[in-house]
Amino acid sequence: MPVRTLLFMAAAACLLVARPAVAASAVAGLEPADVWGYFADIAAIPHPSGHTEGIRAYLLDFADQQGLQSATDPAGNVYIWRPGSGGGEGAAPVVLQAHMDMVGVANDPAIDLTVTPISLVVDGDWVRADGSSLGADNGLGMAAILAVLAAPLEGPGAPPLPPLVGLFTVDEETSLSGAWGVNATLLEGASSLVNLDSEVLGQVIVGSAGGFQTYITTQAALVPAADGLVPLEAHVAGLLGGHSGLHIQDDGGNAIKMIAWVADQVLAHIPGACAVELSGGTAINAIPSEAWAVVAVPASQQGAAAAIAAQAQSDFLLEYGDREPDITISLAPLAQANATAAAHWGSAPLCLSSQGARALLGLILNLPHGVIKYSHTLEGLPETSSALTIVSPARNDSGGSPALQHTLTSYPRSSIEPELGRMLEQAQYLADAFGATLEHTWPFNPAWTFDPTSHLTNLTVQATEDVLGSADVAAVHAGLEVAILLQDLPGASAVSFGPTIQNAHSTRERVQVSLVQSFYAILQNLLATLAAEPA
Ligand SMILES: *[C@@H]1O[C@H](CO)[C@@H](O)[C@H](O)[C@H]1NC(C)=O
Ligand SMILES: *[C@@H]1O[C@H](CO)[C@@H](O)[C@H](O)[C@H]1NC(C)=O
Ligand SMILES: *[C@@H]1O[C@H](CO)[C@@H](O)[C@H](O)[C@H]1NC(C)=O
Ligand SMILES: CC(=O)N[C@H]1CO[C@H](CO)[C@@H](O)[C@@H]1O
Ligand SMILES: [Zn+2]
Repeated sequence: MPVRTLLFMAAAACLLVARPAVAASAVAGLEPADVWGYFADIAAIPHPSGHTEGIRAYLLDFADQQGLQSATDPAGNVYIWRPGSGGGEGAAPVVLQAHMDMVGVANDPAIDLTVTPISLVVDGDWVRADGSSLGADNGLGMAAILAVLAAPLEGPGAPPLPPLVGLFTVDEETSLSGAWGVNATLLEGASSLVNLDSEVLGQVIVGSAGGFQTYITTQAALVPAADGLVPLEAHVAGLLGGHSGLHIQDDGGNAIKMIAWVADQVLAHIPGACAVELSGGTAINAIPSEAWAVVAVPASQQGAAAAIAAQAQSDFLLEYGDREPDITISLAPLAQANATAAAHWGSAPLCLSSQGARALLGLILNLPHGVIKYSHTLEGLPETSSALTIVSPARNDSGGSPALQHTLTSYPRSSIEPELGRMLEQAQYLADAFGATLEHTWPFNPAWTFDPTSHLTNLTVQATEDVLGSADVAAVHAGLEVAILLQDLPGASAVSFGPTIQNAHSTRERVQVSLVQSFYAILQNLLATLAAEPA
């Protein structure tokens, strides 16, 4: 007998119904009371990423109190099984999933959210936290699952529900180690995955992008600078940046591309000028909003260099200024505080060889950045993109003579996995053409590819329309846990939806109270429909 049958048969003998301690909470009186009650419980237990022991114990205790079978795995995920009820006993099992961890940020850096509970505040039609992130992402998803799992199994109050696995994953906000560590055996037999980690009520999410990272390293010989050169630091700042997937379709500026252009123009127009180093970007998944270049020009040409920077600023404002009016490109004498550049601009100043500089600038100007293709099936969805996110210099004299290497980090994404293979090949050709080396992550993080024939999508759209009057089908140009979990659920379909949450991952995070009720109604509608479907 498959494991899952055994687990779903482990009927709840104990009908003890544990009620959440909602009465004492700020959210007392909000509807649905059970969902808010469980959310208040969750908020009272610190659970930032990497600190999920308390919330895991709470979930396991919940299962015990409800008389439901539960399990954990070495990754720290929690599984809770509930048999079907209200006529849904024989329906195909459904996985209801949310992540247990939250991004814990506080206004006062002295507040340690690994030990401090979230203090809930009701503010009109919104619930927020007092001075910290709220954890509605994904605490409300968890709370809704608990409310469903706690429904009576028998008697007149037993709702129509298919057999359910509540799956609570760890560390979605950091490494996705929970999703990667799920034990597929424990989900065997489930044909639907309903993820509750979306943030716009009315949207039915049906896809996500896969991705990987490339690291192209180019070595430039450092050669003695000609006499009389003055080192100058160009600085691009004031760009909006943003998430390398979610914001790539905004077509905003890329500070690394801009600084490379400034350096290129200095080398092209100022005889005797040389490049010293480039740097910029902060995170592999952030569009760079700031970058620097150190160039050296003859003392008499400092005004010409300043004019090139000023021209670049006005050209980029012409191109991007409607959206990004704060772009600035400044040029100033190299500050001696800048250790890496200053180190090779000491008493014996060194420049990048002109061939090395051309390879570096050629790579930056040719590496793709932006949307490469939009989806033909989901209008407006970037299907394939790449973001150039970091350029970082490092001195490397191991070849026997002074050299400076620059590593260029890119983050290609696609919701069509074969396109990722082509992006990797493109990066390899580009590296080869410029005499650079390529390293990369692989295999890629999987994509969740939109299935236009999905019955589960139809049912979820209908359940949403029944409650809200309309529904949007959308996909996300970033990685989601669902894509990873689907690898453990061969043949299964997935959807994701959630209540309306704003400013997640920040101290301004808030959730719209009136829509939590609609969110829960959509979930109940969908599950009632799935309970009535033949297995
Ligand atoms: C997955 O779960 C099954 C059933 O409980 C168990 O036998 C197996 O050892 C687990 N696998 C891992 C890798 O934990
Ligand atoms: C330094 O450069 C050499 C090639 O000259 C390369 O093999 C080595 O990996 C580089 N070191 C680092 C730390 O990147
Ligand atoms: C989904 O719904 C549309 C119309 O709403 C229908 O044409 C289509 O056949 C349905 N597909 C499935 C797989 O149920
Ligand atoms: C690349 C870099 O670190 N640039 C720094 C150079 O020095 C100035 C002034 O100290 C800083 O503002 C830059 O951030
Ligand atoms: Zn989330």
